[in-house]
Amino acid sequence: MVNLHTQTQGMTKEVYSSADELVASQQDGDLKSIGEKVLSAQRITPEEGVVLFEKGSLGFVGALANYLREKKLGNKAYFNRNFHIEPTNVCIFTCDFCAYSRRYKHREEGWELSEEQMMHIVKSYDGQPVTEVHIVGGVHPKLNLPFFIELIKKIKAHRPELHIKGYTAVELDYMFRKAKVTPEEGLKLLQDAGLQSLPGGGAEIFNKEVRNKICADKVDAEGWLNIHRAAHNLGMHSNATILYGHIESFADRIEHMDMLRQLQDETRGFNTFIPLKFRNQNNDMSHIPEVSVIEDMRMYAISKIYLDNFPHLKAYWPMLGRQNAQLALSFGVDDLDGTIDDTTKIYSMAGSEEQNPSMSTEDLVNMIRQAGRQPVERDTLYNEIKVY
Ligand code: V47
Ligand code: SF4
Repeated sequence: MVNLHTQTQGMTKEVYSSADELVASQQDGDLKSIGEKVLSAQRITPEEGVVLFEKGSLGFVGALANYLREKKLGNKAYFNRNFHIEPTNVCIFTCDFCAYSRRYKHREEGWELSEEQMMHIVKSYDGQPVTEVHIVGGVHPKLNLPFFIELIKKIKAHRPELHIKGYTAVELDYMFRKAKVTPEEGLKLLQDAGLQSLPGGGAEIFNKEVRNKICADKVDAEGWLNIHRAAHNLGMHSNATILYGHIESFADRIEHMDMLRQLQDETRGFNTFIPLKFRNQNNDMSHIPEVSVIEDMRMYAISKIYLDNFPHLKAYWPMLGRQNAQLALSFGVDDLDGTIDDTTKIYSMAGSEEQNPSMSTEDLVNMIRQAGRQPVERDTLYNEIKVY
């Protein structure tokens, strides 16, 4: 019997009796049979995934997702201690949803950090118990493969135990094409320098038609998946994202997750899926309203159900805001990312509530406890560092 709870300041209130009772009492035949499959650990089809989006109430999909999450991870909710380096926001690409980048021809309006400035950021964490640096930014022609190989080597020489998770498939695709190396060759060079994992960014939405409308000029779905496949084949782990809540359909969301589920069947290299809610401030898609919190939670829950081979589901708090990230812990999410320390601008510039994203470990632990979960500090690969 698995119960779904909401918790406010220590008061636990039972919302649903149990996932199996909810499925048993379901009146809609399609939802009932999907629910029975989920409860008996059977994979749902793409068509069933679309049905969940079309007809599944938040209560229904949420109870199923919570059941799956608790069956696998109990009450644990993960976070890590990390900081970001954003080498530049100058970008040759022109994604309509991006509030963060500045076009190459207006590069004087953006920032571009030198190797020394980035090493200064790394050194500013000396003596602090951070375990991960997340490096991600715009695609600047000057910041090429040799530049990043050197940077990674310097970071590793300075702090060997710091896990380097860096570069989206968009940045890598450009770097590799410019250096005239294959993804396998380029990733091997970066891995030998000290790169350990890839973040999940740049996936946006794989559907060709929608991708052509919102981010036509960067790497396509096949290129994104090939880079992650090559990384997995080299023994590296990576994350995957989806940008949802703009002009995509429910079928597009399922198509995207299905491509990821297939690659994960092949490689088992993905750690985490991170649904990223489209934020509409200061970009060329500001006329599109943001989706509701209900839709956010349905997105998390259906991701948990559909991606049955992904070990973790992350709600990235700087994008979603603290309260909604807490709420997501009852809808399939088991990870809130990290302390961040005000080192990313991607979401504050796109209108997130979190204008200076930074949390102490104590803040994160309290936030997770308030949501009725057990805080666990993890490293990038989800090895447990401390159970609170
Ligand atoms: O790919 C840009 C997204 C991503 C907007 O792997 C936007 O652990 C919403 O991928 N509204 C980069 N989203 C960030 C990213 C990430 C973040 C945290 C952790 C990890 C990880 C990966 O940010 C981009 C794009 O999808 N993004 N603009 C916007 N207006
Ligand atoms: Fe460049 Fe990434 Fe922004 Fe697209 S989302 S414009 S690739 S920084």
